Amino acid sequence: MKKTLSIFLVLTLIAVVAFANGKSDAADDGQYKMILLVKSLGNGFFEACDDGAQEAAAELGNMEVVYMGPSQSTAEGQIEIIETLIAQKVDAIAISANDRDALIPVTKKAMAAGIKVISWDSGIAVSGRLIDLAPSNEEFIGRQQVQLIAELCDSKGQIGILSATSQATNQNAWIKWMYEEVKKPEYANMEIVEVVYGDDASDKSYREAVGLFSKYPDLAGIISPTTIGVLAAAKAIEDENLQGKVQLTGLGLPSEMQRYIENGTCGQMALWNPVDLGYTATFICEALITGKISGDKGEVIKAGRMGEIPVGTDGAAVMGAPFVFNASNVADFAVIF
Ligand code: RAM
Repeated sequence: MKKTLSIFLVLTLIAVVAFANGKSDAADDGQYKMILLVKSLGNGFFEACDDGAQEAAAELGNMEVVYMGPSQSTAEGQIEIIETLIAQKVDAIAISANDRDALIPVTKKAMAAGIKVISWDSGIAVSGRLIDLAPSNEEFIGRQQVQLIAELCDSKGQIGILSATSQATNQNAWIKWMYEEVKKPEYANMEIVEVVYGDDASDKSYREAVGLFSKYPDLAGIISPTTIGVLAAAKAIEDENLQGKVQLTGLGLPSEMQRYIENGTCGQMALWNPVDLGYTATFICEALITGKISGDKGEVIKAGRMGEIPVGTDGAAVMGAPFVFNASNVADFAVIF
């Protein structure tokens, strides 16, 4: 009787400790819950990332991925969601951040509660996450955007940048490199005149593009390093009959931009595979949850069909170079993403 009682007490103690550790029920049955938290809902780019995340979850077998995001691309909206996820004790949150610093207090709170937090696509500063997964090298992406527009407008004229939100980590990093690239002597006759922000909302992006046309009647080109922005700019150029006068490049989804690339409104643009990005983010979360990695420099992430990705300084993980799409290849990619 005494023995049964002490076994009962030990078991109760184990249960209490497990609960206090914030371990979810999911972990006990070997299933883990991860949230793919995007900048905002209604963005085809992030939906393609989710396809990759679901593919990875099916392959791994121990992960459930839930797709979430605020209705608008704001840090406040993401903070509110993260607070609820802390209360729910999910196992991991993978965030494409609307602000590199504003999310830190809440993501620190999540990590203190035992939740593995990573950023991907658009990063959180070092202290607010374990790993940051970038789709490609920031400098490469930024410089390439300038090279693409220069080819379209003979390295001459006024260029406007139509970005996402003013706080977006990824777009701001790329734009910094665009300004560096345009300093080169071969672009002496080309100038970036202004950066405007469409907030990754189609209607605002469209209005900002039209605003650039009226403010700069000689505008030679637009660089829009956001899938929402580049699509809105293409529509605006067509509606205002500016094809051939205002050139367009950016980061776009072939599935959304095929028509505009084939009719010449957008001569060429770039992007990486968003399916691969969501797929890799899921493998990283699983490796952190199960203790295969902790996010330290020198570790290697085994990411299924994406192979091995090394963890660099400050938890930085970087994928490959973007693809460039033009009229000759856009149809092949449009069926994929
Ligand atoms: C938009 C988002 C996303 C960015 C792509 C290129 O969908 O801003 O963060 O990576 O464009």
